[in-house]
Amino acid sequence: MSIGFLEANLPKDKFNTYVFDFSLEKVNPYTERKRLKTFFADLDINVFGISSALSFNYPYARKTAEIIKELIPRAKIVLGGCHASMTACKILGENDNIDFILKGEAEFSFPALLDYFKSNLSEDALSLVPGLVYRRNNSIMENPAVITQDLDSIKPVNYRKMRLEDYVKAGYRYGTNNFGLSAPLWISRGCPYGCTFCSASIMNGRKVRYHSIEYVIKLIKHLYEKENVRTFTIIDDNFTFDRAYVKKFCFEVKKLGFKDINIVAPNGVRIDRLDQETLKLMYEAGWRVLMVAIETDNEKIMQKMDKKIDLKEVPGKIAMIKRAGFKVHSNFILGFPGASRGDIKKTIDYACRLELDMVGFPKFQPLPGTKMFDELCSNGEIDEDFLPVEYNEKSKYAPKGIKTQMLDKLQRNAYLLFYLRHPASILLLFENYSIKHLLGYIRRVIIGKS
Ligand code: B12
Ligand code: SF4
Repeated sequence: MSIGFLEANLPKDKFNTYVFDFSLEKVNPYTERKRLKTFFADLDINVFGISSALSFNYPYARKTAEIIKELIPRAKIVLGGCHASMTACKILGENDNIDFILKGEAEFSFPALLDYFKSNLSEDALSLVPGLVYRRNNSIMENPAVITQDLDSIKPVNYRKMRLEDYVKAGYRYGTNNFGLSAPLWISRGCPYGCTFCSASIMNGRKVRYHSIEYVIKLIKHLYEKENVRTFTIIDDNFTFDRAYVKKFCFEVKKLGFKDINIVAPNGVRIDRLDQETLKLMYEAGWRVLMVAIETDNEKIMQKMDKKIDLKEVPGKIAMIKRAGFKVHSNFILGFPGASRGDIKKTIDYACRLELDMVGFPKFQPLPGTKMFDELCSNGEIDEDFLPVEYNEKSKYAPKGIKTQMLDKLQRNAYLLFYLRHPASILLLFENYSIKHLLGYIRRVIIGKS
């Protein structure tokens, strides 16, 4: 999606673009140096933009930059995405293969940087590119990022170019239990909350900006009629924040009369932003599974997370969602700083007792740029080079007093306990995830192989 947005918003009369998705093509720059070289050898590329969104994937971005520089020394390498934005000065300070970083949303700043490369402007012009982090006279310069207020001025991704069918074939699907393709939609940006473990509001700002309903409905209609999309995956940080918007959106989707569509929000929606009327409209629009991330049952930890969910309300809200006809999926973070082994066991027990249909038990990983990452650095629990691993891989972090292997074991037991107590939920897993995805999960979490 990241590169898709950049590609869609580049003036086609000025720039030629090539898009490669290494996760789809299964290119691993560490083991397939040769294959990576054949990807680029015959192309006349001057600028390489690499997305580094997830911190645990950053080493791949760094390695790719190294190989490209070796192959095409004149090429400029630009990094973007959440991880790169959170650690921009550090990355440039340590890595000569990366020339520029564009922090934050880049639909307009990336073309501005490319214009700079094309023209013969003086280096002073770099100070005008929003969000640019660059080297100058042995220092690292950092321009403030600009957040686009008028989201409708951003062109949507060219979904046909994204080869949606290849993602479904490769096992990337959530909630796609019907026929047809699945497409991600980015409808709103930003989140007013400041949860201490999350970088979303730092990346996209605290004000929630929405596309106009007309823009989104036109896009949905196009994807349904022209691209055979049947599952719409809303990837927003906090889609349900503005309930009036959500209701209008659902009403307009329902009016389209597409009976066979499915809407999902795999990131989750805040449980406290749901009420009966909104749920009814969401159901009518095509939602069937609701992911609500509760994170913990422990008041002290909830405060430390600063997620601001009233735990007393949770069971009642879940019952209300179920009454409205939905399956409920929730996540609980295991091993948040300050949690003891007893606390973690209580959280698992709580999750098993709630009326949930599916659960996720991600292990806490400190993410660069977040308040919790900074706190753990300042109290010496991690150092600033810490890179998280994927949440279901063998843990690299566990709270004080707990060994990482113990946290892995607690996570394993949590999944076993939940699905043994809710055997019907196993079927639901197969409906909502691909077999490839589930087997990967079982391999990593239950068998413990990375
Ligand atoms: C959607 C999403 C998901 C979805 C993906 C669904 C889908 N079908 O795509 C799901 C739910 C699967 C998911 C899973 C996870 N996610 Co997630 N996810 C997101 C979310 C909300 C949006 C990402 C997105 O696609 N945005 C839309 C694209 C277009 O935006 P973008 O990538 O930021 O790109 C823009 C800019 O960054 C920039 N840019 C990006 N790349 C480049 C490159 C260049 C060259 C340039 C110039 C600019 C540039 O320009 C783009 C256009 O403006 C972000 C939060 C956020 N607001 O970013 C978290 C986020 C990326 N996820 C995060 C995490 C941690 C995870 C998980 C590990 C969580 C887990 N419990 O397991 C898993 C990892 C899954 C995996 N193995 O890959 C973290 C990553 C933080 C970090 N430092 O690592 C984020 C930032 C949220 C957070 N908690 O802080 N996620
Ligand atoms: S966890 Fe959710 S509510 Fe909290 S800051 Fe991140 S996106 Fe917002």
